[in-house]
Amino acid sequence: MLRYFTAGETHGKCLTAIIEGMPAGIRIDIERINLALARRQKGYGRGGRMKIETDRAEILSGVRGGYTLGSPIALKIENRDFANWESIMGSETATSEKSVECPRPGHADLPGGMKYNHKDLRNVLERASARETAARVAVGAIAAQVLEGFGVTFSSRVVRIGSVEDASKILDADFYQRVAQSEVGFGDASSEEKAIAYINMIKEAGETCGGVVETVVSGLPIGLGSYAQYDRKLDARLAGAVMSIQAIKGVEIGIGFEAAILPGSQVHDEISYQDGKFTHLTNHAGGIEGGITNGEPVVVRAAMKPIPTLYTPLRTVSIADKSEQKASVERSDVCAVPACSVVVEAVVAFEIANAFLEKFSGDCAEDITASYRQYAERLSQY
Ligand code: EPS
Repeated sequence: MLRYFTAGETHGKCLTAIIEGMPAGIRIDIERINLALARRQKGYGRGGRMKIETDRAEILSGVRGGYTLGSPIALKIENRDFANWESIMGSETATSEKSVECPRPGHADLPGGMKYNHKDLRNVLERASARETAARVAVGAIAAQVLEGFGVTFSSRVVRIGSVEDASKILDADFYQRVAQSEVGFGDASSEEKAIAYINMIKEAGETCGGVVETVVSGLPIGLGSYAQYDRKLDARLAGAVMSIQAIKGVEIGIGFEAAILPGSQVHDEISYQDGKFTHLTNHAGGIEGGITNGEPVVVRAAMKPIPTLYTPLRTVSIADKSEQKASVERSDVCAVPACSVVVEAVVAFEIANAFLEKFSGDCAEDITASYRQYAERLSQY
């Protein structure tokens, strides 16, 4: 079983992650991790923090000469901003400067403070912050490299930002090239212009905005996950992982909520047999039936809520004297939806790699490849 933990506060010294259960002999290219980290930093509507940081991962253990050892992988991403917060966030000496007593509606501030008995809500927000997603992106970029040799690819995009939807209809390789160049993660230029104008308008109003992102995983074998037990269903695992990302309020697989409205004949994907292979005539199921991959691309969508730090703050109550106040204003982003698409891709990559290694288990790359080939051979006879 593949698993990981992250540690680190947004203005602490660094973020760290430990990945456990990686087989030996997997090629890890650190630049692939750094590329993913750079993608996460981009996007129109981000705040001042991303100008301070140049996120890069340093692998501390578990990889030698570019190949995994089969031992735990530890990695670190430095917080450059720590230099400005050392006196406030130091582990030995910390001042109460920049303490927070007015919880922001929508953030973890109030329930987190009450739960852990923190009287300075900075102790909550420092860990609840979406800065932690940098560590998850690095972990996902490692997991994606496990799958690379087996032809599994990931494509992500932004479907909508607030009320503006990407009008693109054909999602081919050219589309994803445009998405990679787009400041808002769209493929259609005029929709991009509208989204930028929308973000400007939202910023002007002291507001924030959310959106919908999508990750598509292609090249997966049939049979990852299982219908046999609730916690082995791949769609459930994907939904749980995506839902755990800061600010995510909804997850869909395939057509998701639309399936509740349509009759069965317009929802279920008819089966055909072509060139010696089973296939489906549509992919409304989003590549998963009964908790198992069915050979079609896995399609995961996530709804991100607007970031809770508003420059025109909402009403709240001081935890110190219970007086009516305006919520505290922390430096933040107006729109982080493009970054969110990179984070969703990362957590999906991790869950898929986990299910893949469960199906084709082995202690080293050679065992996994042998198991994969044997299975492919058996399926070809089915
Ligand atoms: C983030 C870093 C944070 C925020 C943002 C995401 O940095 P700072 O608090 O120093 O500005 O910009 O987090 C939030 C908006 C949030 O509410 O948690 C990052 O690295 O992505």
